[in-house]
Amino acid sequence: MPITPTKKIWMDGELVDWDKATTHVLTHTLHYGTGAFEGIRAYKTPNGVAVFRLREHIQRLFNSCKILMMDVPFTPDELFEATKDVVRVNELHDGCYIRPLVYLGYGEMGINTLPCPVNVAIAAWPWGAYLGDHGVENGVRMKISSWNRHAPNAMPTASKTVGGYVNSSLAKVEALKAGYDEAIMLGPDARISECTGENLFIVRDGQLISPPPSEAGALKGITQSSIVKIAHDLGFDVSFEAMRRDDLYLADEAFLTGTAAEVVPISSVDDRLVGDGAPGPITKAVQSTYFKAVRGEIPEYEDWLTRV
Ligand code: PPE
Repeated sequence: MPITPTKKIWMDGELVDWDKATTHVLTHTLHYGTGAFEGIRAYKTPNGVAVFRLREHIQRLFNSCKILMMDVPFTPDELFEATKDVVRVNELHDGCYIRPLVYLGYGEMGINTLPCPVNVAIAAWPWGAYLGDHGVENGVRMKISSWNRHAPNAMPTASKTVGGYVNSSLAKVEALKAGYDEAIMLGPDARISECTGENLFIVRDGQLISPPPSEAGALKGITQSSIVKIAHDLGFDVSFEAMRRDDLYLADEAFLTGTAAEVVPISSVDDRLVGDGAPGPITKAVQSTYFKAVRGEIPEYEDWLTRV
């Protein structure tokens, strides 16, 4: 999806002009993928633009860096404030996508990351529906990927590691080339893990089920956790259970969740319709509550929002 340039990008404590926010071609992360990032969204609310679950995203960024043994040269509070600054100075009143990146900079080459300088950048720009407005409305066609998700002892799946996304890109491109919208990935044990940049839920007998992130080798999604809370509040049961591809084929409903993608119904998996192929009632209920919550339209979810 194309980027719409904004005015400033925060780099290591300074707001730099968009066009000047560059790095050297020998930047370590460019060669070895050792870096961590976040994807955050801010939404227009009746009381001004608000970042959704900012604290949790910043915490996950620090967790990713801890796993990678990268010492972030800023505190979580500093990056919390910096993120708000980026949204504010770019006057993104209608909401935006925010991309913090912690990367190993210029100065060292070789596999050892420990001597490398650690840099931080935070950019923000307006970004529409990641899987398209049609997908949000009508559902997306999914394909189980021939690529497995990382084995936990090959890549730490709780870390949003830059290089880890090679695996996601292989699966995404494979699915697109085959005419599908998005891929579902199995773990090395053939259980359902997650999508290339989203978690997933199925609905069976009125109950929501999602693969347990840690056992499934999936990222612990912040949207996933928001949906668990919303579903409980709407009176639905939610459980984390291992599932296999049959469970997807036979689900009454299914949908995926992610910051970029938001909440998107799944209309088919490997050409088997999910239910009758149209978004189901429980999917629609949690989806519409999510969209209201992020836009500050439901007071009980106010503490998820940080006004800039
Ligand atoms: N799994 C993966 C692999 C993943 O990348 C994401 C977020 C999720 C699950 C959902 O996590 P959460 O956003 O906390 O609900 N993917 C980010 C990057 C997408 C991209 O294309 O880049 C995102 O949604 O911002």
